[in-house]
Amino acid sequence: VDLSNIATLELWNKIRKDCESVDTSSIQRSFVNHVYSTLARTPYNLDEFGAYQAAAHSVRDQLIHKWISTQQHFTRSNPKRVYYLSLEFLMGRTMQNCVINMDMEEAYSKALREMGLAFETLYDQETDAALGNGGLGRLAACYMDSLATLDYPALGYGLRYTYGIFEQRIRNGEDQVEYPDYWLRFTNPWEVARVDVAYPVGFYGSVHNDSAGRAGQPGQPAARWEPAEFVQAVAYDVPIPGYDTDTVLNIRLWSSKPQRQFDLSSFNDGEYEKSVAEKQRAENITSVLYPNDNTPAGKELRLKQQYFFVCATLQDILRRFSKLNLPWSELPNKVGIQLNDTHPSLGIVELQRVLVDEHGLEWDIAWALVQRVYAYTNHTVLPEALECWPVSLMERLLPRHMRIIFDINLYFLRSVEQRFPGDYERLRRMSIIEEGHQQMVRMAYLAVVGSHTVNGVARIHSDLVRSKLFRDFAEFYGDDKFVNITNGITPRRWLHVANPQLSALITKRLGSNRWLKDLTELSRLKAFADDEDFQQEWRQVKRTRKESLAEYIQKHVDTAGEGPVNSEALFDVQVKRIHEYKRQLMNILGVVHRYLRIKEASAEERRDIVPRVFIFGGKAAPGYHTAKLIIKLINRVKNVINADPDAELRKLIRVVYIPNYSVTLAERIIPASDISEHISTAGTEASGTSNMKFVLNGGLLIGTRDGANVEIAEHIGGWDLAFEFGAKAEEVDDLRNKVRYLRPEIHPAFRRVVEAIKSGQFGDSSPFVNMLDRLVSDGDYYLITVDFPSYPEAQERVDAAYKDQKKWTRMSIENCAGMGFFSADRSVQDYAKKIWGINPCPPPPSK
Ligand code: KOT
Repeated sequence: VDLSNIATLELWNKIRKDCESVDTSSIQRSFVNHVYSTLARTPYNLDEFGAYQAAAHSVRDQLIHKWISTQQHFTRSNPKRVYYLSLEFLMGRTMQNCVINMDMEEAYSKALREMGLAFETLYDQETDAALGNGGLGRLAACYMDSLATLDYPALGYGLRYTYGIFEQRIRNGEDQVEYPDYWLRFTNPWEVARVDVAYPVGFYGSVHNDSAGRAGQPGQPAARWEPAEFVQAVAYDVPIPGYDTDTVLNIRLWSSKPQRQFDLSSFNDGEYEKSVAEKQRAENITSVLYPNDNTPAGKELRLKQQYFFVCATLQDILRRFSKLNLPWSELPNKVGIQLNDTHPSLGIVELQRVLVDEHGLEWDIAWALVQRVYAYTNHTVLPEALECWPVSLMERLLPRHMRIIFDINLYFLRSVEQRFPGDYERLRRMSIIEEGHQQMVRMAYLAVVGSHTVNGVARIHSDLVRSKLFRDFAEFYGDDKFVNITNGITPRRWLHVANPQLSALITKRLGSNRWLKDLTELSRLKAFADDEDFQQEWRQVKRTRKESLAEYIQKHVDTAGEGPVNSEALFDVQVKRIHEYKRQLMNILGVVHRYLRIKEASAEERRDIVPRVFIFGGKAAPGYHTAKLIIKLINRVKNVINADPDAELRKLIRVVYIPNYSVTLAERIIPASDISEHISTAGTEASGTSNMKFVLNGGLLIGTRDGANVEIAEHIGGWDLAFEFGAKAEEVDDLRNKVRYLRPEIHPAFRRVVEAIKSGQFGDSSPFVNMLDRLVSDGDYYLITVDFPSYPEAQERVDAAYKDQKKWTRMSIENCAGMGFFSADRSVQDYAKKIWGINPCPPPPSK
């Protein structure tokens, strides 16, 4: 474009200003334009999905203008940026979040209403972007919202999987079956394809000029890796608007494509097929999200994904840095990289490789830079969830990286030996390479050694990370390298969008919506915890949300003609990934216990029982047999209880399994909960974040002293305001030994529940016998038998509290009022100060 003429430039600027206008007629013009030119439709054949698409494209136009301005502003201001590297971003839906963050909801609503459309009803047309498994992926999404809201110069990097987390259906009323989630079927309006941003990524091949792994040592030549196979990483950008700011950040997702489009004419038939196969192999890399949460996949393709991801990402980051024409010593002053768990930790090795092999830096100088760039967030202490890769696989796929890892390890162990001469047992424990019948690379140790800071995600978790998981490393590096950043959630999505009724009530009572940007404002609600009128309105909101969930269940969940659930009953919810450590099994055994008790209760005793609806939801990793068995048991119990011939009993207890738990379902379920279950064995759940979402929505919590439960209890005013039970983390090791070797007496109530299931009361018990027998012999690793007696006891305290509705409502309000600390805004500010050393870079005031 020839912009040398001032008038031309001014014309461009004027037209762009026009495009950004969001008055009613501009919105209408843009909507109609998308109906006709983007969708090739007319008002006569426009269905709800078409209307959603047109609205989405119109909102997207707004988003992109602000996004370009933000990126230009960052380029001009040139601050240190933070790059959030995550193999998972669990975004959910986008449209409503966008218009709320950009303060355009009313404008769109009004504009479309005039055209005969209800904007709010279009939200339901959108499919979730579900490029994540659970807490870890959703955390990344919440942090992007907060980083944008606080104007931090940040950029998210991830993978654009063709298939997100599988769709779960329940077959024959009891078993999980998985269906592919082809979320891009109707194209995705929330991404911008950047075919101009593409990088080559190599795999396999051989290494040359490497003198016995001494590459980069003074006087030694750098090594040259000659990959045998190349693919291309193509960028897709997803704009992320902040709330009440013009800042729009970016998540850059990489998609794999074949290196070069093959030339049809130059191929004979055989090679044609081969070249199509080659194309498919390339596209395979980003085709599917691994559906594992807290269990590693261990597949070659997964390692390929990880390297593909960090290789493309680092090329992009370093290209941006190189444009600044600064010496390499400036890298840590311009670039901070946060590793969301170990999944992107090959980035450490890749940066070292690029600096040494491609830019000729000396090993030690490069390594010092690498360590100042990276920081690592640990999300789990479960030993089986820690990533380890076979050396043999790493050597084949990434021969140069494997040698670099050996060298990193060598220099690291030498420095350990210097501090602890002759302590070879310590060297064995701390080695990045685990020796054994198969050598393995311990990715967590690589991440610790290559980072300047390591953080856990809740106080108790960070303490365990420091004192147990990385104990030797804390001793070696000093405690300062290990910090805590307690997780947080975005109040925009998890209160304002998910629960507009409660949001409006809070805003009305506080006299402003400032709490949406400063969640500690909620503490002012405490003053109204006993206020009659406020209590009534508060209860009314909860009732509305329970009724709406009951309606959803009636419509969308297979209830086998059982009739609607009673929305007057206490709603007891456990929704999260199915995992033994989260103990859904203990929950359903507790349900059976309650059922047996109600069955034998007299009519008089029954009058005293609080009716409950037990709501379960969550996906099991497809290869996780025990988790699938737990789903089966929950559904078996559900089917029997809900069909009990005793109609009076059926009013007192009901079980629901909501299939295909997702971000969008969470937004429906969480506001409707009276009590939610966070009952992991103490010391196993790193943080949990749904616990925060439930309490923020005025739900009470039953849980163990685990993860963020501990801090939630502190902030709401102690465990008097929540229901605690079970062993403490400090007791767990000892209890495990007791259970295993001494076999303590099993509580009779627990025995009775197990016997009831084994007797066939819930259908053929043979699938469950093994799992149940293990619990009462020596296989109760998660201490269900130990915590069981105190669990139903805690449930009785819940019932007692619920009977006093005034007391319950007061607790509910006080719970919510104490949640200020758990805003993701606070979390990212903690990261910015304690780890990244970055400052906000707010947009200049618009003229
Ligand atoms: C581990 C391996 C693969 C995929 C996911 C994981 C994973 C997920 N590890 N920890 N998480 C969860 O992360 C959440 C966010 O920090 C925590 O709240 C939760 O306790 C972890 O289980």
